[in-house]
Amino acid sequence: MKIHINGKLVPKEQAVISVFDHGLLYGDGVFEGIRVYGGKVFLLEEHLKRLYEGARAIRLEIPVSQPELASAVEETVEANNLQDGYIRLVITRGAGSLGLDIRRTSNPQVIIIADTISLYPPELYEQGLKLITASTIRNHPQALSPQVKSLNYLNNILAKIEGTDADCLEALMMNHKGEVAECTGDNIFIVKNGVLKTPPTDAGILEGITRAAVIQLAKQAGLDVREVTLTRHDIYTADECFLTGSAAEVIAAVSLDCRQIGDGKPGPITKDLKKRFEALTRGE
Ligand code: PXG
Repeated sequence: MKIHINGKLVPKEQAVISVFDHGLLYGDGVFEGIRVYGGKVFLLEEHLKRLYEGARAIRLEIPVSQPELASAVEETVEANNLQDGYIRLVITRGAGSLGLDIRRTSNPQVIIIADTISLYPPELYEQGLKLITASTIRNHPQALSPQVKSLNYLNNILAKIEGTDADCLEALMMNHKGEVAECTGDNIFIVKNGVLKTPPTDAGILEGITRAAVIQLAKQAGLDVREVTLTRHDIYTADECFLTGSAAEVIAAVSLDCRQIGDGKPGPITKDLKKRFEALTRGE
C-alpha cells in the first residue's frame, strides 16, 4: 500500500509523522472519509469543500490548493489500483512544541490513505440496524461546530461504545437541546406518512455529503422532503428510518431503544432510496 504524505507517495511503513504533531497531541486537525466506486472518487469536490471550510474554521491553513489536493487524491487511488474503496484524507496542525499555541507549530501534514472500509456486516444491510440512544450528546455547537469534521471524535467514540455495549452497532446522539442530531458516524432520516424528514443543520449535525445526495435523489423521486426538528418520539413512531454516510452508505434502522420502528424491517421508501443511491454511485 502506498500512502501520500506531504506531496510524496511512499510505502506505508515509511508514512510516519512526528510524535510532536498537534494532530496527535491535541486532536488538532481535520479529516474526510470519501468512497471510491469503480475507480472514481465519489463526490470529491463536495468533500474537499467541507475539508477546506473546516480547516478555515479552526484556523488551519492547508498547505496545498484544493485542485492540487484533488490531483493528489486521484494519484493515490491510481497508485494503489483501488477500484472500490475508501479514502481517508487527514490534515494535521503539524509538529510543534508542547502547549496549545498554534504559532509554535509548523508544517501541517497532508496525509492520504486509500484503503477499504466495512462498517457493518453485509446481512445488516438486508435486515437493518438496531440503535440505542447514547447519553453522550453531540458536540455543543458553541464549543466546536459539529460541521467541522475534526480529529476530535472522542464524544462520538464514547457514544459508539454505549451502542456496542448494548449490542447495537450504531447509537443515536441528541444535541444540547435534547433533539435528535445524528448517529456517531451517519446522518439520520425517517419516513412518516410518506414524508421524508431529517434534522436541519442547526440541530448540530455534520452536514453529510451522503445526506445531501439522498435529499436530492428523494426530491427527484417526487418525495416531500423536510429538514425539521425531530425528537426521539418521532423516531419511535416513524414508519421507516435509515442512516446515511460515506462509510455506511444507506442502511435501514429497525429499532431504537428496543422500540421497533415501523414493521421492524427495512421499509419500501428506504429500499427505493438505497437503490437510487447505488445507481448514483455507479454513475447512472
Ligand atoms: N455524521 C458524522 C458525525 C460523521 O462522522 C456522517 C455524519 C456522514 O457524512 P458523509 O459526508 O460521510 O455522508 C459522518 C461521516 C471513518 C468514518 O472512520 C467517517 C465517518 C463516518 C464513519 C466512519 O472514516 N464520517
